[in-house]
Amino acid sequence: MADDRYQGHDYYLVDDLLTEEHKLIRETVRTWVKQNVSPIIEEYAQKAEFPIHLLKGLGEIGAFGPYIPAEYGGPGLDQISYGIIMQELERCDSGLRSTASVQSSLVMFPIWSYATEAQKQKWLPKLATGELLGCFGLTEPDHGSNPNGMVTNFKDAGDHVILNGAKMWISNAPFADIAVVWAKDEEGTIRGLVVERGMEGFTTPTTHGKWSLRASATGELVFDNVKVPKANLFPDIRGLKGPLSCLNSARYGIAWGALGAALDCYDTALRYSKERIQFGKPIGSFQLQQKKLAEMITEITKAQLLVWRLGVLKNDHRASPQQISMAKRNNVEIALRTAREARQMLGGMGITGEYPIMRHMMNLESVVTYEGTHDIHLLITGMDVTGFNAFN
Ligand code: TGC
Ligand code: FAD
Repeated sequence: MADDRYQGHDYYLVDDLLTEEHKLIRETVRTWVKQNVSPIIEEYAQKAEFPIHLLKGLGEIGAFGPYIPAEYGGPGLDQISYGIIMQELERCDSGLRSTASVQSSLVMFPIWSYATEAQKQKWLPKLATGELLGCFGLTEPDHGSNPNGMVTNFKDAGDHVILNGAKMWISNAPFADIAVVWAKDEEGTIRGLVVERGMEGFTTPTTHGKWSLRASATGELVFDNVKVPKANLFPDIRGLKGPLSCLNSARYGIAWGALGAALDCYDTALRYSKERIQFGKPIGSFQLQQKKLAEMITEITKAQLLVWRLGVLKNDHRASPQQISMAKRNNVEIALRTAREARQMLGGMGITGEYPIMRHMMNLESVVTYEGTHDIHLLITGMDVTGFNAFN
């Protein structure tokens, strides 16, 4: 990866559908990634370490809250720009994109959408620059696909609430300065609140031993009678639609992002197929290898058109949660298949860290699970087209 020769692939001239600003943003992020991340990402993944020094740079390129308006410190870009940024980051590593999409869609988005003006001013500008890092606590040890069953809860105690419970599998948790947490009040209604590092009884143990997203920090959020000021509660949002609306934004970013990982695997396999000689010929001249490449670029092209159209709908506020769900599921699935096929094309070299494919493949095993598993997204589409709820 240190020798990053990625150039992008655009078989159907989808670039014609982008503005000059979109292309400039892509170039800026790609250059930053090649200079700052490609040379180090394999080493950080191998040692399972989060490259925390990149946070400031991610802020500078606008990767934190790309669509958050300037009055709150964001660059105020459109949704396609947000997608392009996520794609360029995940082209390098899904963990890098995870850090940015959690900060953008799961921390800044709910603060921007549901917080008071004072809360927005307190947190958004510092999150935009990377001075503060955030995380999002929805999943619990016993409630993953079914977050409605959560047991984390708080009780009213005058000017503050007392929070108890635990969240699991939380991206950014070990380094986060603040956590957007979803918990039930005394009536059993889901509410959102911001828990700050340093509050007594709040700890964030790291999750060790992951074979996936090794360059992204994952941890738990443990709340043991944490006193959270009422000023940290989101005032008006109630129920599961609060956290699920954040997931719409994050899943949209993942649909673009996973395509980046697919493009990088295809790019690597295509180049390798022209350079690797077996039986006296480049392996790319064998029909079975060409079949793999032809199928990869076909699926990538379909996925590019899907996210572009979704971006247009999202800019118009017309993208439904179900449409976003379909794009997340499809694009992660094709990325995972592309990674598996590309890895085979590199033979033994495909399992080494000299090429990015195995790392992408292992990362994508998390991406296909988080933000709603592949099967949960199938059921979302199933319910949408039949009208029957197959969840319960
Ligand atoms: P259901 O009864 O269908 O809905 C409850 C309320 O929520 C509303 N709603 C939505 N609102 C906005 N956006 C959506 N996508 C929504 N889906 C549902 C719904 O209208 C209703 O509102 P109201 O006003 O009637 O109360 O809920 P359910 O309990 O049957 O669950 C539905 C289901 C299974 C689809 C949902 O629970 C789900 O999506 N489960 C998957 C959980 C998940 O995705 N977790 C992700 C955790 S965060 C994460 O993984 C971050 S990884 C980040 C990284 O590192 O990049
Ligand atoms: P389960 O819900 O136990 O599912 C197990 C299996 O059962 C899956 O195959 C699932 O598809 C299937 N299943 C469940 N219900 C049904 C059904 N009704 N019908 C058919 N099949 C079903 N969460 C956060 O809140 N914040 C984060 O920042 C975050 N980051 C993450 C980072 C990583 C690296 C990982 C791996 C996860 C992260 N998550 C995060 C959690 C993630 O969202 C959950 O893992 C995911 O929602 C699935 O929940 P679960 O792991 O409990 O699996």
